[in-house]
Amino acid sequence: MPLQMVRNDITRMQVDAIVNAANPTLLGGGGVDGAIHRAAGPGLLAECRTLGGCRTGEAKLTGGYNLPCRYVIHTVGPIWRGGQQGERAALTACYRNSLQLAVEQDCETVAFPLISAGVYGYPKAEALQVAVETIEEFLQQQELTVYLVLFDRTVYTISEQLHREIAAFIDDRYVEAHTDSRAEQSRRIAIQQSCPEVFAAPMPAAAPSAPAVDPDLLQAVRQMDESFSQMLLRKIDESGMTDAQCYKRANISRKLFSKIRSDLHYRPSKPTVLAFAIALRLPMDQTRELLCKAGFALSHSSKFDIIVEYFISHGNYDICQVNEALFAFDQSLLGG
Ligand code: AR6
Repeated sequence: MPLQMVRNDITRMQVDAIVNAANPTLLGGGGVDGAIHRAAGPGLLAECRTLGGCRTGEAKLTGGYNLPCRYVIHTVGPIWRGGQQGERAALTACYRNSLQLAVEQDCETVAFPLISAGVYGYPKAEALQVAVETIEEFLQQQELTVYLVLFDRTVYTISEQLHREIAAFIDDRYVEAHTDSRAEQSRRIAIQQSCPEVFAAPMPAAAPSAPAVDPDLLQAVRQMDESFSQMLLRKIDESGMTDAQCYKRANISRKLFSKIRSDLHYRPSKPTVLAFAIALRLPMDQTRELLCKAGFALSHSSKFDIIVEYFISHGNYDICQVNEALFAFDQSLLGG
């Protein structure tokens, strides 16, 4: 998945490069900088001494030493001074320059901490927004997997109000699902009736020595509905998007998309299907239909499902915002 938010200690990330939120001296400090230097060992500081420092917004490369990564990219974020002193532009430059350096070193995987969001005081929600937007924009042009490593549980990008609204949405539906199992049951039956092919038992292959298969049954199997892959490609065509525009909006890698495209019967994961539904801006009924093609349904017994349903039913198809909300509620994210 091209951009993934994970909660981890960046010094443990097994990637080609990790990014350090450094200061202009590049000679170490506290926060993530201190953690990286401690884990890398003295070789890192020795190499940093040769670099002549680094200006705000710029990035410099060193080896990874004892870290499980090949490189450390050191960038210097802006100190927050109220937001009117070019902080956003400088922070954007940190991400762009670091990513550019990673691409020049042929890195395929890069992990970032939330630059400037600690000692340098950049408000966390805004720092995360800049990070996500800049990385997403860069990934429109480059094939790379980027991890945004969030150390701190309180990094909510969604507003308090949105958090409350989603929590209420979950509560309403959770209660409904858990107090009325008949409703859940009839929903399941309705889904089964509307998508019989998904729930049908697999057909035995008609080997030459096998007993004759009922011709009506054979005919029925031949007339099977379009598969997930066929429906997805049709919907992309209908949307006027190119394949690349669609899989990038869905936060799906080109590799995964190629697999789906070339295998008529590909069975994607549920987050992958939902990522495409969001990328294609499908309304609820069409989202259910696409899910059904892959053998899934939306359930009110799952917070993940209810959160995605919240965004679709509110016409909000911004996958970053959906993922930020999923992250805030400790759910897995949409994408490959
Ligand atoms: N892994 C991932 N993220 C971390 C880790 C970790 N091990 N440790 C902290 N964070 P900060 P800045 C998060 O203060 O604001 C240093 O002294 C942390 O929760 O490390 O850019 C430098 O030398 C926060 O969200 O960096 C500079 O003087 C984010 O990393 C100054 O701090 C960044 O916090 C740079 O300040």
